[in-house]
Amino acid sequence: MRKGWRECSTQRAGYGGLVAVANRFKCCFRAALDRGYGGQKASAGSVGAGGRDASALSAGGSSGSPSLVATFPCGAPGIFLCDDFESGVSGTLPNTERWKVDLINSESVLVDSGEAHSGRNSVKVLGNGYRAFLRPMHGLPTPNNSLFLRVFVRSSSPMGSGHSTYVEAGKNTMDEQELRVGYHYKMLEVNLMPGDPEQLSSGRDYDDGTPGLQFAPDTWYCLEVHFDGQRSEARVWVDDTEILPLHVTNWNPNMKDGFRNLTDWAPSYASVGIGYEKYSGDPATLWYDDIALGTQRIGCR
Ligand SMILES: [Ca+2]
Repeated sequence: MRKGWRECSTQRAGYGGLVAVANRFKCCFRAALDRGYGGQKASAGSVGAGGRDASALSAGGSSGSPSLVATFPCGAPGIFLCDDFESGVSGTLPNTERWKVDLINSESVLVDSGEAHSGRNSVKVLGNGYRAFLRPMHGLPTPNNSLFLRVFVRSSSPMGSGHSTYVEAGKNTMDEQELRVGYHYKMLEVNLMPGDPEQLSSGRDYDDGTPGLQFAPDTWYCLEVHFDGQRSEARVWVDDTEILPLHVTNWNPNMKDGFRNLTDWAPSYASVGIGYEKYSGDPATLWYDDIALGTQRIGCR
C-alpha cells in the first residue's frame, strides 16, 4: 500500500459509516496530491520510445496486491491489447490496427507528445462534443464476457456537477446498452444504460452534498474497471485501491428511483469506449496513456 493510503486508513479509524468512506476518499486523494504525481511522469521518462508497447513500465515499483499480474502488462497473462502510444506520431491517429476513433460532434482523438504518463506520447482527447472515444479493434467480447480495462487518465478540468463518462463497455457502438464510469455531482460514479441507475463514490444514491472521489485536474490517475458480464458485477480501482461504493452487484438497494434489486443487468461487452462522452458535463481535454485490456486483474504497474 502506498504511503498516502496507509496514513489515511489510520486517520479514518475514528469515523463510521458512509461519511467515513467519503472522508477517506478526500483524505487519501489529498495525500496523493501532496506526495506529487509528477513523480510518476518523471520516472516514466526513462521508458524507451521507438514503437514498443508499454512493457517497459515494469519499473513502477508499486507493491500492488498479490492478485495482480507479475509484470506490466503487454506480455502478461490475459492481456489482449495494450498501448503506450510511443510508436505513434504526435498529431496523428493512434495505431489503426489496434484502435478505431469514434467521434460524435467532437473534435479529435490523436497521439500527443504534449503530455505523457510513460515515455513521450499519450492520446489527447478533445471532448468538446458528445463523444470522443478510442475503441479497441479486436479482442471483444471475451469468451466469458469478463473484461478488465486499465488506463492512466489526466484531465485539464475538474469533475463538474454535470454528467460525463471516461470509459464504458457495452453491446455495440450505437445502442446505449452499456456500463459507464465517469463523473457526476463532482465525483467518480458508475452508470448503467438503459435505465440510468447510478452508484456514486460518496456511497450515497443521489446528490445530497456528501463528497465522493474527485480527480484533481492536470493529474495522472490509474483507473481500472472490471466489467464482469458473466456475474453482472462491476468493480473499480483507482491507483490500485478499490473504490468500494462503486462495486456494483444489484445496483443500490436504497435507490429512490426504482432500480432496486436489478441483478441481471450486464450487457454483452462487445465494445469498449475510452475517452470522453459528455451528457450534462462540461467540455474537457483529457489525455490517456498506458491502456491495457485483459481477462484478469492488471493493476497500475
Ligand atoms: Ca506513453
